[in-house]
Amino acid sequence: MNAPAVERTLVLVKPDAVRRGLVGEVLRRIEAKGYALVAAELRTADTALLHDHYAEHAGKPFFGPLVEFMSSGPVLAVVVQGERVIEGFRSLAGSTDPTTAAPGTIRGDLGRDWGRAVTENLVHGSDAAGSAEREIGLWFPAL
Ligand code: IDP
Ligand code: MG
Repeated sequence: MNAPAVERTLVLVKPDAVRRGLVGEVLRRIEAKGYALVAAELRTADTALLHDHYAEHAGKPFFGPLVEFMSSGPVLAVVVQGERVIEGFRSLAGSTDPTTAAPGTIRGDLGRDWGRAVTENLVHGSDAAGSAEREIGLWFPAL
C-alpha cells in the first residue's frame, strides 16, 4: 500500500483568538497532534486579500461582516504540513458553529456565540487540496 502523500494546509488563527491570547493554545494542539509548522506570519489582512480568500462566500449575507471581522486585527497565518493534514486540522478545529462544535475541538473547547453578526470561531483551515494550494499561494506567495 502506498503511504499517503504529505499535504500542506493553510491555518488562520483568527482575530478573536489572537485578541484572547489563544495563539499558543492553537499551535500547541497542532504540534501535539504531530504536524509540522512550515511558515507562520502575524499580519492584519487587507480586504483585497480577504475577498480572494473567501471568494466562495461572496454574496452571502455574512460576507461583509466576515471580511470586517477578519480585518479587525492581526491573524496568525500558518502553513502546516503532514499526512492528511487538511482533514486532520479540520477535525482538530471542529464544526463551524462553536456553540455546538464537539468538546475536545478548538472551536468546541474555546469558542462560543458572542451575539455578533459573524460567527467568530477562532480558526480557519483549508477544506480540500485545491483550496489549500490556492490559499497558501494567497497568504504566502513565496512558498
Ligand atoms: P468553515 O470555516 O468551517 O470552513 P465556512 O462555511 O467556510 O466555514 O464559512 C467561513 C466562515 O464564515 C466561518 O468560519 C465563519 O467565521 C463564517 N460563517 C459561516 N457561516 C456563517 C453564518 O451563517 N453566519 C455568520 N458567519 C458565518
Ligand atoms: Mg470553509
